[in-house]
Amino acid sequence: IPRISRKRTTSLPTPEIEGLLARVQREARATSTDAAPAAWMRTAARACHAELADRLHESQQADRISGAKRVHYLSMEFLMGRALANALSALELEDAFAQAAEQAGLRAADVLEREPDAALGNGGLGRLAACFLDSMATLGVPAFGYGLRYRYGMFAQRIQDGRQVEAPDDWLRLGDAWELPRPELRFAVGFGGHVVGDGGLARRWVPAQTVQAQAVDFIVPGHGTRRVAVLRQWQAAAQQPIDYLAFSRGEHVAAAREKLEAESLNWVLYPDDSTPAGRELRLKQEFFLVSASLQDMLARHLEEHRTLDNLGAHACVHLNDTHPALAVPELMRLLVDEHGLGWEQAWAQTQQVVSYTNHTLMPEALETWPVRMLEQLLPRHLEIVYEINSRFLAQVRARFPGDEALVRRVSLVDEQGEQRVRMAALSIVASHHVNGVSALHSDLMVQTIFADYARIWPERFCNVTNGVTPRRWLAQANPSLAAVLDERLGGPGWRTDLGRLAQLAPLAGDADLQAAVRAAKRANKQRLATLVRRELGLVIDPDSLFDVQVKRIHEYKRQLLNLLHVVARYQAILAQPQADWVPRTVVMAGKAASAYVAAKDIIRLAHDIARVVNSDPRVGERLKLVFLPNYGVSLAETIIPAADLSEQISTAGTEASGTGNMKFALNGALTIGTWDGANIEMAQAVGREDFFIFGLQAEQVTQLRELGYDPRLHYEESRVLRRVIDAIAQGDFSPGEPGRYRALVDALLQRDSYLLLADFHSYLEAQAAVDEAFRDRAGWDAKAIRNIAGMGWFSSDRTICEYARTIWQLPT
Ligand code: DL6
Repeated sequence: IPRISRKRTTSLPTPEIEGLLARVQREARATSTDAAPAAWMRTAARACHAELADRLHESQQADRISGAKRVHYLSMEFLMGRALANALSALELEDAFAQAAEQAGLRAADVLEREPDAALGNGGLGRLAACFLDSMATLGVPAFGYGLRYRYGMFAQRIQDGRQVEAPDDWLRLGDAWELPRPELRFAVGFGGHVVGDGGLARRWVPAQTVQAQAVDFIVPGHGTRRVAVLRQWQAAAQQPIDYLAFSRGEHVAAAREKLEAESLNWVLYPDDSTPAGRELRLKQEFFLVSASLQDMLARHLEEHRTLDNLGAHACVHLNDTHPALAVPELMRLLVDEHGLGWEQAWAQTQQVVSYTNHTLMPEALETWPVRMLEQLLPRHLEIVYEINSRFLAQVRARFPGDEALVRRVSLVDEQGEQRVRMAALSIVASHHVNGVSALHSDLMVQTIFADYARIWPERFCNVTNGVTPRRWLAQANPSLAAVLDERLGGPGWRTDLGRLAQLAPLAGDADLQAAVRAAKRANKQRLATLVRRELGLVIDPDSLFDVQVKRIHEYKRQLLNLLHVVARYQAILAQPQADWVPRTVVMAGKAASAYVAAKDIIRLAHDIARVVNSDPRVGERLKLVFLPNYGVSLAETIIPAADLSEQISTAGTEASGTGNMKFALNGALTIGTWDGANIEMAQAVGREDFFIFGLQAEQVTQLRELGYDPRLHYEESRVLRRVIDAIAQGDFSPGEPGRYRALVDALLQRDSYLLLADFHSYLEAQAAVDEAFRDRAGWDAKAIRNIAGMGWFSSDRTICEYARTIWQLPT
């Protein structure tokens, strides 16, 4: 675990800070009272940004002078959340800011809350990228994140009559004080057209359409250092902003067609890809990202080194899943066609540069693109993919003569049905390292989806378990607990040396520490209760057990299993109202992809159950179910510190790692979870006796599926389960439309693809063990402290150190 010295790093002299704050006050006074916090937020952001821009200049200058090897982290998603609190913390201006706000009659928290979330990602993969940027800046790893500057974030989720309704997320509505436009960094990105050449390997692509990529930088501050990282986001612009002739003819809309078409690349993340037009836009986005980023990287390298012969010694290109996999043919095209390298030399450089992280084993999530679409949109790249494939398959045939089945399986082109290019195969063939994101996931990756490639290149595959940044997910999200840690761990050093948390383990039985940790939790629960009351008008008891599942809604994550437990508990309370119930508040939040019908049904069911349970006077305070709309980074920062229990209940073998699981435990929640993803390593670090593990393990899941799984047997054998399922099926929670959940129940009884019924009883037993443990408050607090103490290893600083050493091979 890296150790970083903490010395004061802000160079802003005090008068300057005061000047800035005075300006903030002036601007705020000039606006209406309502707008004052927003005006403060923007001005404070501009002030921090000015300082960060200086640091960016310093960091980049230092890297240029030292000829540093740089990491280029290509990702379609960066889920950054808010920036101001993080910047104030990195600049060590939190206290000065809070005092100044107070003097102006404002609460710092109200000002910070005015900042919209930069929600440029779907979930775990994008938030991991954001944590990595924070750690790279903090560790001083020379790094660029490369992404797209989406005009609208991941949609805003509204709930109407219990149903999810998507609305555009206008995250730039207040303007973005954090952006640093870089008009000097502009690259042309082509689409379509044809290829000309004389039959040799170097050819020339003549695109039919060209779009300009303009760089907009977002500066990511390091903590305890003046180093920063940069997230460079690309904005598309038309070559010709308006067609002047059309405009002169009075055809105003037609005159802006090219502009609109170019800008549509930046409208939203992940356009709904259920139509061919949506799929094509997604492919264009992916190519736009990689082409602009690689051109930028090569331009910088040439400026510093004058040759591309040593590219691999100075640059890493990391593919965050396969979404940026077109970087492989694009880098080859740039090196061979544009810069005149020979094929072998270009391929050697490409392989030295590229590495790839896989984030999912779900076969349906493995990206492929129709050859026909590539032919139309990226004809030269398709040729390059064919050339890479033919050389690769020749090697395979030489090593495994006669095994044509293997050749078909590993080929970059899937020939079954419509021909498609397999992006994971392309990424693996070009990468020097391929990693999974938890020990189990990396093992399963080489045993299942990538088994053939692992047979060919066993040394290429490795594991780097995910981590999260303790700055955002503990220091900023949970100031109450952070203060306890500062006191008990001898200062703020744990923020950049999270291994120090281990010092808490021997103190788990200390009554004073327990009381302090419990008081911090109570304050966070009260904060969440206030939010729930404000958002939903529902009163929840901060002394009840807060049982929380927040994440994207997906069948494999099994929010439905959670709901089955809520219904079972509801029925049990009605059957035995006098029993000694531990009061529970079950909190859920998460978005369903707009076209994912089953996930949307789960959201609706949660609302239907909540309505019935929360209004049933026979239940009272014993059980409440809360679904908080519009889950995102900022909401997570309020919910996670308030959790007593963290639900990590995916079917074993399906959750690649999880990072929410780490954030909860770091904030002192206990986990109820399956033996899946990083839950396993967390349970090992904390101690199994302080975890509530249940359910089938990954091999048992595989065996059960192979033997033939019949969910009905569980339904028939268990009275409890039957009553739960029957209640949902017969409309107890949707009396106005009794058949509303027929399809959902049929899917459970006929297929139950994620084995909810097989794990149901084990889950109920684990929930009973949770109740038992919660009755013993001192015992629970000791467990919470041991959970926090065990989380030191799950810092993204450790993760980045592993990438730097084993994958990127950065000099130490
Ligand atoms: O590695 C980050 C994160 C994991 O923690 C989650 O377990 C995993 O589900 C998520 N994967 C994705 C799928 N993306 N693709 N393709 O978001 O990655």
